[in-house]
Amino acid sequence: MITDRKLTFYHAAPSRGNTVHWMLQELGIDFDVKMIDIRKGEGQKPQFLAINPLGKIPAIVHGDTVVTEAAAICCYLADSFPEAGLAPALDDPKRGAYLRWLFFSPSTVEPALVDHAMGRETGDRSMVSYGDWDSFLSVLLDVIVKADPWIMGTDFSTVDVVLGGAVRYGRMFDLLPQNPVFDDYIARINARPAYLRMQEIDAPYVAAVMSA
Ligand SMILES: N[C@@H](CCC(=O)N[C@@H](CS)C(=O)NCC(=O)O)C(=O)O
Repeated sequence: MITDRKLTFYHAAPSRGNTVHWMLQELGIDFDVKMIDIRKGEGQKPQFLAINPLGKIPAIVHGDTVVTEAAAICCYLADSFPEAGLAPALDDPKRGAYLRWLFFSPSTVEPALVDHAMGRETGDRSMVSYGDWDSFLSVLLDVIVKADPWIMGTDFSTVDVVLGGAVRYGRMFDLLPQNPVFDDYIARINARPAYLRMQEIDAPYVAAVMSA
């Protein structure tokens, strides 16, 4: 466990920062938060560009280690705080499936949802990271229908935070079709105390964005 280093979380809500915030709440560790007002362009200021040259939220600084990209941050945190049990150990046979579905989210689900939102889910399926929409959806549904109750089985893991967060987002904005398989899984996420804590803490920031 790496507890001796200061952990600073660069966050904006609502944003992909919510995934990392949920992860931090699941871990139950101490951290400092720096809110970055991305809607006012604070992510593009030199202080933050020094952390993430893309100017994107989320990011963490843990001691001297900088991590950006929501899935990479969650993967890093799970391995840095193994006592929380959110990742199989390196030599656990489950590690392969864990990494596979963890990175399925940013590599496959996100491009599919963005293309779907923009009405451009066409093209050469060998070039498109998710193949084609129908094949992608059938694989995603198969992963979620087998979640019993979580994607890695009985134990909740980082995969549920990252891929579960993407599924929840996809349903919230109607990018994924209504389906009881998604709804039942999302209901399980919604009942997690750490998820509720994240939502409660972020609520004032979300409300400010919604009323702007
Ligand atoms: N690939 C990045 C994407 C991060 C991202 O797009 N963040 C958005 C908020 S959800 C952002 O910072 N937008 C502000 C901007 O681009 O100026 C990740 O997964 O963390």
